Amino acid sequence: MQTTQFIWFDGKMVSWDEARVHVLCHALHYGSAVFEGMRAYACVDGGSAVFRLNDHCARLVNSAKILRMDIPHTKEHIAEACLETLQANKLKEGYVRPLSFVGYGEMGVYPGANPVQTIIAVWPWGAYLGAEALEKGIRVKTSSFARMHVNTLMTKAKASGNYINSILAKVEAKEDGYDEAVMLDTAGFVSEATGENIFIVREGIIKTTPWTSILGGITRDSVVKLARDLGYTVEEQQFTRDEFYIADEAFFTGTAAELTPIRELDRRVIGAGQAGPVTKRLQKAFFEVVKGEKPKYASWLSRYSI
Ligand code: PPE
Repeated sequence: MQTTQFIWFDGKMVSWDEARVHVLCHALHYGSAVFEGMRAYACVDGGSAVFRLNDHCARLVNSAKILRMDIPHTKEHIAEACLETLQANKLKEGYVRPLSFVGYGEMGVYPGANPVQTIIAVWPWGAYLGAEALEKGIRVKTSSFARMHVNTLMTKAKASGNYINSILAKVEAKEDGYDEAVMLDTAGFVSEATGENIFIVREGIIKTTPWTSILGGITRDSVVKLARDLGYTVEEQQFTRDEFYIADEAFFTGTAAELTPIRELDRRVIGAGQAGPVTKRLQKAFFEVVKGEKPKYASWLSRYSI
């Protein structure tokens, strides 16, 4: 991976190589950590902006609340620290990864009085699903692994432990020759992908899965708002894999994946087998917003300069 110089670690900037933890750290053994992923974009006016920084920091704190972890920093403090970390690394554009984790102390599942520590790392990160994905779309398969039940793990928390479910599905999909997995919930409805939310377009109506077994994606929320502002009808409603098969268009949303078209699911070509017109229009609008080309959405951008 492409490294940077500094990582923010509990209030201090430490060098990339010195940002270390003990191997008996609780989170390493039990997955007891929560994290965020945001993107900073170089804007058209020469400055930079983190997309929906405050919303991501609020979700981090909410994830910790769900897990009963006490992060000893406010969301405002973490937001400021994200901008400081980008500036310290002179990064005009890249990915921002805050992580709060249960640290070293006692062993055993009960986290007890082990400290909750926080780091923020930033690095350059290109297209998540490959360079051609954003334009041409990707091939996906329904996973043999169900998305976790809403009372098994807390799907609304962006918790590290939840990603075991994602890793199982992602490895299976990649090894079977696909770019990503579509996961069904325990009732059999389409849920989300391993690190993305799902949208389909059919007969002019945009549908995305409801906020039940999914992470409440901030890109998902942004795309729903952008689509409604463009006059589309957007329904947050359950749908099945066979409705997905006969969709005219489909795409994923996520911070890392941005807005990635889907051209095939389970060897059924979706629509015309390429990024459809609604997908393209939303993708264009999304990239204009994140790069500061749409003043209407300026409140979504936390500006900084290097
Ligand atoms: N669902 C899951 C399970 C998920 O991990 C993500 C983000 C989303 C939906 C979309 O959420 P949002 O980014 O707020 O729109 N996945 C992050 C991690 C990717 C990784 O491989 O690491 C991301 O996109 O940053």
